[in-house]
Amino acid sequence: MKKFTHAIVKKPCQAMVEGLTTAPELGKPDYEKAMQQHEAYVEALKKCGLEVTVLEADEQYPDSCFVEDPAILTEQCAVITNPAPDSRNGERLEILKTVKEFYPEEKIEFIKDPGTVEGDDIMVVRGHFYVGRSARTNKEGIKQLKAILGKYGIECTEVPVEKVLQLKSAVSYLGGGKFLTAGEFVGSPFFEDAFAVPEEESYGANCLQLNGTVLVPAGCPKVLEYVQSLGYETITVDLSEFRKIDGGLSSLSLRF
Ligand code: CIR
Repeated sequence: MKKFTHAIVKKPCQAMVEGLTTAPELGKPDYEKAMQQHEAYVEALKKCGLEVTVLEADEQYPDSCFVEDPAILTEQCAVITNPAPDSRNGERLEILKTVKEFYPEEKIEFIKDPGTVEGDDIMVVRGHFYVGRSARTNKEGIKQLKAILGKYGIECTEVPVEKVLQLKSAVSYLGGGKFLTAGEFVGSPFFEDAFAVPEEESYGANCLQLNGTVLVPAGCPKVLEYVQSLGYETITVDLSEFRKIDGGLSSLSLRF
């Protein structure tokens, strides 16, 4: 099992209330509550044995707490992605400053225009990369990413994402060959040994397995029960305020 030792997170900024969302009916996030939830998330990462670098909030970018999107960190290299929305694109230069603290310059690669890629479209399964072709990650971006990762001997499979925002909005890999799938990925030939997350718990399809412990979003009892039935320790984290702006559990950190 892959061992994770570090995580990078970024505190939510007050402007997060203006973050991008496909679910305005959920209302705007409560910033104070989001801060508390973020602190609890950081504690959960620490309980999984990770050393956590906590970056200060950046009011320039409402969605900048979702650090998973502007970078992809692998054992061999780091890739600075190219987030599609104008309001997020500058996040890549901010995260680069931190990535440079952990990777030598020659191991830092870049996705360039007109290619777009976001980290939530990447799911790693035993070293193999599944890459969602979505509203945020385009064909050219995937071509560039394949070429970059190919230099390091990493192979990719492209997965069409049609209904949800990004790949991991509706699928996650728990380890041991087991997936959680929701919505369009239920029954997908890409992810065969999967628990079909019931629709009312679809937010729970994005869980994180870190060093044998699985972080599960609060309010997903069936997902929690399934994950525990596999023998994993679990930590439940309430991310209600991030959900209002489409942020999944994995989106709030980069793990490596
Ligand atoms: C966005 O639309 O970009 C943000 N509001 C949410 C990003 C979520 N990213 C993720 O789950 N990795």
